Amino acid sequence: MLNVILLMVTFVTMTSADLCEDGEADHCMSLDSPQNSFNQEINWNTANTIYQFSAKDIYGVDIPLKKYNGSVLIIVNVASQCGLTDSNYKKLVEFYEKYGNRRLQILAFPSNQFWNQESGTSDEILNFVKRYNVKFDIFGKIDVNGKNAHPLWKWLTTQKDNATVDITWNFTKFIIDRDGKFVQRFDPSFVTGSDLILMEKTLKELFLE
Ligand SMILES: *[C@@H]1O[C@H](CO)[C@@H](O)[C@H](O)[C@H]1NC(C)=O
Ligand SMILES: *[C@@H]1O[C@H](CO)[C@@H](O)[C@H](O)[C@H]1NC(C)=O
Ligand SMILES: CC(=O)N[C@H]1CO[C@H](CO)[C@@H](O)[C@@H]1O
Repeated sequence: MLNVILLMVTFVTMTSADLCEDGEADHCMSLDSPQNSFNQEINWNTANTIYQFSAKDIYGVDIPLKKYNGSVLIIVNVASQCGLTDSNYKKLVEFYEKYGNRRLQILAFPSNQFWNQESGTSDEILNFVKRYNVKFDIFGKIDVNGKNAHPLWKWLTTQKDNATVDITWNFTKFIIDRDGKFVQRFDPSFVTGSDLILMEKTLKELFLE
């Protein structure tokens, strides 16, 4: 009996040692050098840039965000049935038309966490944004707050204050520079739309650099 156990232990040890010798298997990297292996579900908080993340687009295709390398980004949580919807979509479309040829990209993430204001299916969301002639990228519906939040959003919401500050409402905007680093966060301003004015000021600075 003891022999059998010893044999099994030896076998398991040898197997993992063997597998690790090539140094390429994923499990080796994570055993030997956890700091070198990024998995957004586990250690999202160690990311240096948004390029380390991936997210599903509205068609369900997994998009590695490094495809946005070199562009200035606005990442925003959107909702179809909110008091802010109209002004924000119009402004985002305007920004995209104005700065798109200078490599502004907009990543819109529908979220249903605020009073069920984005309850539609992917098709309904796509159909809805047609009225604004949206040409920027729409992602799949996600949570932005809490333990089920998308890892990208877990990371984004810690960037301003080095601690999680929950998204307060629909249309919170994050500006990312051409190196994938966080620049600024704009929480929506319900009365004046001042967040949009301040955001354009920041965008201009980034494009004039
Ligand atoms: C982004 O692009 C730059 C320049 O082309 C390159 O040096 C860098 O490695 C890229 N970053 C990522 C995360 O792919
Ligand atoms: C951010 O918070 C972590 C953990 O609380 C701390 O170790 C780190 O030094 C902080 N970084 C900055 C830039 O304040
Ligand atoms: C309720 C609604 O349709 N949208 C809301 C988005 O957030 C603000 C803040 O609560 C509301 O005032 C908007 O009306």
